[in-house]
Amino acid sequence: MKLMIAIVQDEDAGKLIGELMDQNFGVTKLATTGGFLKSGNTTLLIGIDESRYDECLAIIEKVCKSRKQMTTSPVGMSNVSSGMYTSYPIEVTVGGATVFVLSVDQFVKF
Ligand code: 2BA
Repeated sequence: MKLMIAIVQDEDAGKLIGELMDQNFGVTKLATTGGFLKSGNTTLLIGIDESRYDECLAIIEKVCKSRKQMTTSPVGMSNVSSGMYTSYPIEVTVGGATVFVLSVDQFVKF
């Protein structure tokens, strides 16, 4: 058995969960925050039989879109005496999905 940890954008989460549930995958949704953008994203825990690994990954790839997002980046102190920081806008491409796949030693339900 495998555990997929999929970090996706909030915009794609509802549709992705719907499609996974339609195909009888078990899904747990966590509300998470990206460390870089410090904005909300969604992490899904998906426990799957190894025989369905490709099927699950294909659904994630199909549903999750990459998007460009603007953020600001500090470039350091521009005026040390006044302690002022300057930042400039940067564009980052977020997602489709960041997926970690772990082998599961044991899976128990009580
Ligand atoms: P965030 O950390 O908010 O990152 C959002 C996007 O910002 C990233 O998209 C990437 O394009 C950009 N980015 C991240 N760190 C950067 C940096 N140091 N300099 C310049 N640009 C940077 P994705 O790579 O698609 O990541 C989307 C979200 O997936 C991340 O949100 C984070 O929540 C998660 N993630 C990505 N890689 C991860 C990793 N190795 N471990 C844990 N979580 C990860």
